[in-house]
Amino acid sequence: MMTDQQLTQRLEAVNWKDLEHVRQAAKQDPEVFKFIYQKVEEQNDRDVETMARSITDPTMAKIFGDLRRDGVAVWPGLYNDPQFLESARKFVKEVTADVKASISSRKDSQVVKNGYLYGVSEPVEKPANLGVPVYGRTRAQWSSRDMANGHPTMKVVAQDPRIMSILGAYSGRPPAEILVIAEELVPSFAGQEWHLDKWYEQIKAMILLTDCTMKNGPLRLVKGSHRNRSKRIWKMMHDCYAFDPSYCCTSDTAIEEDKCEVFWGTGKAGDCILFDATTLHAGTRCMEGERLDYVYYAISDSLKSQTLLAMLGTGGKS
Ligand SMILES: O=C(O)CCC(=O)C(=O)O
Ligand SMILES: [Fe+2]
Repeated sequence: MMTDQQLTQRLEAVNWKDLEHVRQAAKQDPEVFKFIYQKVEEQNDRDVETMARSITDPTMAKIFGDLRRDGVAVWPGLYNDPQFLESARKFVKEVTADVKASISSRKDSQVVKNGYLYGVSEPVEKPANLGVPVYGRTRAQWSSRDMANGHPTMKVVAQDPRIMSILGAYSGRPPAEILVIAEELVPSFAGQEWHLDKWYEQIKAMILLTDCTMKNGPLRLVKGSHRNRSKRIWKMMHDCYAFDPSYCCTSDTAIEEDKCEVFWGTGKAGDCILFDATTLHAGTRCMEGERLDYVYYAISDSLKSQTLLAMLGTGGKS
């Protein structure tokens, strides 16, 4: 454990007027990184508090409060219109079948078709004779900038003012761009590893299009880990920032050692799970049936995103 005096000495050694020096110091010293990160969050919280005042509807205010406190909140039945669900499910089945067909002949897990990003999360070299897919996750992604050919149900989700105002207030500014992913999860060999999507900022809303029980591969998430960060999370974030900004993950055993409170994203078709993807979270293994969903995710324009991304410097990519 470092004393305040030691931290002060390390911060005093940083030349704060020279951005490149600040970047190098933050890359080399996890304590400098943490100090900057927390300062940026403090500043960003002011924007959040201002935007939060525009949320006056009591249901939305409750969800916003849950999301801020726990890093996750459930809005039951947000999309419970049977016609909407039926139509969205049909589309997700069609588009994910097309993704699999488009990808199967290629030695790649992503392909752009009709301008949209299609992806499967299968390893390129699959173990033989598994009988099931490794991860069983298929995705097709649309951007709000190019939604002209998007499915009507997807457009409704991309433009949903309720999700937009909660996620916008959560980050402190309206999102710069919205992406909607159509996703299918089928029985597989493994679930995802525990991870943070990004080391700086990422907010998502998952709309279940099918009922999701513990057997259908629900999301799992460590409650509160977006703010109440363990040493392990700080280390993951710093490693990701300093060495590999593409992905931030850890192992199951690590979570058990931390004795965390885990949220499970089970629910009914039409429920919406809003979550901060800088919490520690993972998709679990689908054991039977299927899970179909839309994932709404915002490319943030917040002070936090902009400032922390600037900390990567040139050549850094996240
Ligand atoms: O599908 C899930 O349950 C979680 C996937 C995930 O990690 C994400 O969308 O960030
Ligand atoms: Fe994730």
